[in-house]
Amino acid sequence: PTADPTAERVRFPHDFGWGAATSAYQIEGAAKEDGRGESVWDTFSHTPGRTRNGDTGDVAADHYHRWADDLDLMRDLGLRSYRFSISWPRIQADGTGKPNQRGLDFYKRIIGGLHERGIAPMVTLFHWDLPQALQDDGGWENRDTAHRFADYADTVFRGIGDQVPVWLTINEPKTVVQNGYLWGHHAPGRQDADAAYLVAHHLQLAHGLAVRALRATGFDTRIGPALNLHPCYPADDSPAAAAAATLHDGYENRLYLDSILTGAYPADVLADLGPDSRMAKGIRDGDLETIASPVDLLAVQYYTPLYLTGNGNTVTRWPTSEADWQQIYPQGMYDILTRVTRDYGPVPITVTENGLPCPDTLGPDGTVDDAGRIAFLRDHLTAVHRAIADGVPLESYHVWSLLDNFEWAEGYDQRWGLVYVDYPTQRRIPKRSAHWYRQVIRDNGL
Ligand code: GBH
Repeated sequence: PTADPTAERVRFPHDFGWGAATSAYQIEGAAKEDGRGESVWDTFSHTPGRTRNGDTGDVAADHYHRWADDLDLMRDLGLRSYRFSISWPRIQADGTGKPNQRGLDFYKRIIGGLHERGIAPMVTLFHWDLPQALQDDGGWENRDTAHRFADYADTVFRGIGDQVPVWLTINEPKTVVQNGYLWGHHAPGRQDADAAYLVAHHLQLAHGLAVRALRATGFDTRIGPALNLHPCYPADDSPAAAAAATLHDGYENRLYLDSILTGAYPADVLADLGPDSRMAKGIRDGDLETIASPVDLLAVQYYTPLYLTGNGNTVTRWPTSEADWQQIYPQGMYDILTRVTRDYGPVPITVTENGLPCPDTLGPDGTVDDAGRIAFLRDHLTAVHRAIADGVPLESYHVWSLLDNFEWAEGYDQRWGLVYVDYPTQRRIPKRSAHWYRQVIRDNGL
């Protein structure tokens, strides 16, 4: 069929950063190589009952050995930006001390290889793989971990800081708080609300200290936080639902956004936690100034909206993906992007994750048909485009994920990649969505 020439094309800004994202523990494998120490996710995934099928990241997508082919794959896709993370225990096996050169060299090769292929690296310092040795010392409940993180950040910056145009500090502090400490589905598997919000404060502090560490190097490179934001809507017209949605928004979004961008924790959340909470007692003079150290950009990750009833429960309003927590609602992308710009001013934004798992199996003809992913990405990119048109200073967008990978507690059952990974052979097969995305990038739009 010929395209309707009168149909409006969705064109993105010149130089838009079309990208894809991954994280270290989810793709690298090589868990014991070149001096890498253990992380909390090695411990957690090797604990019986913690992950689906007992899956671990020991081998994952074997990216540690296949990185050069994977970079070629990115070039063939036409990516302009690639977001990945550094494994802290590859740099400091037990979370402190002088850097492991073999670990730094691995990331140097990737960064150099990206530049050679015309792809901008965007690097996250921490995507949940805390060195186990630091967990043994209390992990994020221990304020000292924030200072250990700042030392690690400083070490990485002094090694490769100027080769990376955009640094991201901590991936989704909220997920560590909620899944790691509130519900226990993620490492370290705790269920302790009082601990969880102290952890939130220490993660925010760690973020601010890392921003300061980068500034201290004098490098002309940018840095920001990576927050997963959930638009929170009342499930009905009742005042109780409206109030529940507002408080929930405090815990899901403002706790992180306000502290970094306005230098204060939201009063409603602090009041809800109470003056005797471990968090309230853990905030020291000067902490909020550190947390609010000016950032250059804000990385937003959007997957799903939340709907709150009057008694504070969440309900499902829209069809879900293969992940039962994910309701497919593209308008939520528009709502959260425009809201951030409205409430926090024109800070540059990058979308660092957006995507879904699809039941995309390898067909007999050797292709993978993930039509559902194409529809999802098309609809969400249309929402992104509307947000840009309405004034959101959005510079890049990254699909989660480049490759099928270790989906944390869900193991390898959920496939989130643009590229299929045949785990027994580690063969990479671009899915239909990958071919589609390559064309979107070529056309600079939909
Ligand atoms: C992101 O988390 C992560 O940054 C990335 O590593 C991950 O692979 C990707 O999204 C896809 O999930 O216990 O019911 O909350 C998104 C936030 C937090 C959503 C953990 C799923 C587990 C189910 N995720 N949550 S639940």
